[in-house]
Amino acid sequence: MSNEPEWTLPHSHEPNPTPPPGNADITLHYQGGSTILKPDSLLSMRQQLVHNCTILSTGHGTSGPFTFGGVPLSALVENYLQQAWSTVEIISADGFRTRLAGEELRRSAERPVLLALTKDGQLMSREEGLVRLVVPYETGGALQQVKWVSEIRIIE
Ligand SMILES: Nc1nc2c(c(=O)[nH]1)N[C@H]1C(S)=C(S)[C@@H](COP(=O)(O)O)O[C@H]1N2
Ligand SMILES: [Mo]
Repeated sequence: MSNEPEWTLPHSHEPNPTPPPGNADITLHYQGGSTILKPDSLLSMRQQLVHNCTILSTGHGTSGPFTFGGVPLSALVENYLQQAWSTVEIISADGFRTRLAGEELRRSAERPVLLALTKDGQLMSREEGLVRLVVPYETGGALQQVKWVSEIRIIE
């Protein structure tokens, strides 16, 4: 098995424009247990806006700047897990994925990584991701802007 996980691949990914089947529920796995997060329950948590987000999609053009709104990923994780955790994996229903270090999330408090539900003040459509990971400082060809988030795995 390779030590280089697939989420560090250079940009060779054709973005999938078509939402996968299924609903927008997210399964959160933590501490050997799991819970289902529905978009409505994410919307009932404290929302934060991050302005001036650009989707730097090398090869398929840049879009934005957008204002995304949603739940900071670090706040969501800490809601379920009090003890230290090292890494979180974000996986979509079409098999796209990325991972982020806890340390990285805690550092980016000004422009936090979001589980975004709104774009420019409107709820996102399923085509736009519906629940979409937004990593405001990412410059790797939008490889961390995971649309259709369906699973979050916390690694301790
Ligand atoms: N679930 C999922 N998210 C994804 C992708 C994908 O294929 N599946 N492609 C990524 C890539 S490579 C790009 S460039 C952007 C494109 O975002 P857009 O469709 O909003 O322009 O989505 C990112 N997020
Ligand atoms: Mo991309």
